Amino acid sequence: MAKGPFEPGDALLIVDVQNDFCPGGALPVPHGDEVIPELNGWIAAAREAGIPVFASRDWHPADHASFRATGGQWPPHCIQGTAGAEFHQDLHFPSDVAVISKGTSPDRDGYSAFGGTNLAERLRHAGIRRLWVGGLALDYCVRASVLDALATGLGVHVIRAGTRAVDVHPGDGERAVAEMARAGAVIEEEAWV
Ligand code: VGL
Ligand code: ZN
Repeated sequence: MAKGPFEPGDALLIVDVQNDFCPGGALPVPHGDEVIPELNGWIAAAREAGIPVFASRDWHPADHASFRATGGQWPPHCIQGTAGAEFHQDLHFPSDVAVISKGTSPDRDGYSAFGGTNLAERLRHAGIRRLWVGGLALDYCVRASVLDALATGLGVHVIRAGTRAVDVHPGDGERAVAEMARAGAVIEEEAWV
């Protein structure tokens, strides 16, 4: 893909490419860091085309309901203000990237970048009609964000090469892709790099 597929009314959403979701982190997505060169290609193209870039981050309080100690499924991860919650340093966001913090409420799961945030409103104000989505993890926050984006009426393209799955149960990632496609998302299979 030489030039990028962007059109006016598009935006790019990079989901949760944070240290804790990369190898060495608290909740590593297998090969999670491999999305970085791919997404850097999309970010650079978005910047060239004047397309706004949104970056969500999992941003939990220390006693978040999704942590095992409070009855949840996951080890503690992406705790507000910690190094694990920082975006991976190799990801080259534009200086005007719009950061969306999610999962900030102690008692709610908050996988989706639209859940308890003002993302839908910001996209609407910016006149966005179509969202390109990549990041981590395919079977959790990417899936939930894509389904919510579709439900708000946005067109959605999933950057398949810019995602990796946790695959707690083998095949979760592929099932998520099928579910997003059934819901109306376009699965962009062509890799940038
Ligand atoms: C995520 C598990 C727990 C994600 C967040 O960003 O996909 N997964 N919290
Ligand atoms: Zn989380």
